[in-house]
Amino acid sequence: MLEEKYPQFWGNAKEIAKNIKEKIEEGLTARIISHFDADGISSAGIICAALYRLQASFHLSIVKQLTPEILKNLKEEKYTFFIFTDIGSGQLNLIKQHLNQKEKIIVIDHHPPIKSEDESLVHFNPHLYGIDGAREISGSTTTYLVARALDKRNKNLSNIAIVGALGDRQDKGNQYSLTGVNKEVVDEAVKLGILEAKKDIRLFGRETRPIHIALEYTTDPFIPELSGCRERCKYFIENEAKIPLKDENGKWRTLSDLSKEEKQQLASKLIDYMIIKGLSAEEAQSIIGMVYTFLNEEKGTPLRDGREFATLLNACGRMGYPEIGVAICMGDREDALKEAAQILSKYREKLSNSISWITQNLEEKLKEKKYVRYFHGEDIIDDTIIGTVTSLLLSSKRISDDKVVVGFAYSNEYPSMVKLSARTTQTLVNKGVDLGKALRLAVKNLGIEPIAGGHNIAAGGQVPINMEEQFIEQLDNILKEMLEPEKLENTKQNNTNG
Ligand SMILES: [Mn+2]
Repeated sequence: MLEEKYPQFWGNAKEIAKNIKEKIEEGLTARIISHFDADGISSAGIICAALYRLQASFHLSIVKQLTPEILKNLKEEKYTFFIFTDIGSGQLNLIKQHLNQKEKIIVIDHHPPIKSEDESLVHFNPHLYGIDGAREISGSTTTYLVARALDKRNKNLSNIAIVGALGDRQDKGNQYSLTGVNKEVVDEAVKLGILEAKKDIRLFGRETRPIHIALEYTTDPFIPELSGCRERCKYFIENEAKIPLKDENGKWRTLSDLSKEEKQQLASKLIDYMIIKGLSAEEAQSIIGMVYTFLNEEKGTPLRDGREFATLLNACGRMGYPEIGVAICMGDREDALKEAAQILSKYREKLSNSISWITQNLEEKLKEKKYVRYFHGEDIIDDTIIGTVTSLLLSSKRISDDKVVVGFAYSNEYPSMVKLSARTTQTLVNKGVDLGKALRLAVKNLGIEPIAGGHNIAAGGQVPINMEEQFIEQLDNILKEMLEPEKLENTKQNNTNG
């Protein structure tokens, strides 16, 4: 049980809940700020649903980054009660600097916190309790704990917490399972009868799409010459795996329609195929893993599968409609869901055009340093999807994965800035790479406003236009220190000796 496994952290959740209740009872409106990715949207949905249950009034904004401009605007709105979710732990001082007088500020976040000079801000963060916020708990799960401490009935939001954790790719346990605090929430949802967690083939769109299209859309793992290739997928399912695509009524079958034997047949054919295509046994096996099915969602909808739900929210955020995602998290299954389905298909189109562009122009666009490969999406790749494109490029095997990859893209919102996303592999993280730290250091070394950070395996930030090359120089040096500290020591010694 959550309370028993994490007594101190849970105790803190109860305190935060008390803080929120006090302010609500004073009749204050909660000014909520959350992050625009799937985890941030889930977090917003959870806190808004919890406040709605308390009949409290709230005003929500979803932001890409916490910038001085945004904070200045918030200050001018004259609210006195703020809740930040899935954002803020890396900007505690910036927040205090702008909202610094009699405001009550509560930051609920799982990103690695910076040291705060000011104790007056209420900060709820798993890292302060030795819990790994990169792997064991998402922003949504952190927010869920507060919601649950506010009212036990908020346990019905456990599925939304899981969506956020999947959206943040925290399924890093054995066979793509959630671990740590996230796992405790999984257990709660299972107990409540709204979740089923079991091992299965991890195709994308397992509930909603014909099998060959689900295979086409599967990019994790990236299957060479199947991911993104509909006709080949169709041929593979029919002729290699020998599984009928349609049922006796001529209706397309989904993965969830397949019998156990058919699934086993498909899994073993896929694994064989991937090994032939040069993937490691481990990579090939990764097609099997933990699947999270929401039993309270209608079959055939993108909300039934946890990862699909997360993708839907992600698309809403990236396409500029985060409020649609929040409405879905709060329970809207009518208009919001319809709109989200359209947003998702536009998002897919955009993503696939961007991927085609970069893979077709790879030779010209991809540049290389000792520890980094990087490319510029210019104004062809949107800054809102540059992170996803960078991730897909790294996992696609179109480029080798022994270096960090950085993607740049111009930003519509901040015309003088370039958005950047950095991605790496677990192997490099194990060797000492921490991208969140590396990006912060690189930006700091450039002497510019520090808008950069994130996790060890994935991070992002901004640099002014035309500082891309300088940034890469800095990053390459920092990665060298992270990957080869002993060499550096030796050089230092040699220098002093010589
Ligand atoms: Mn998050």
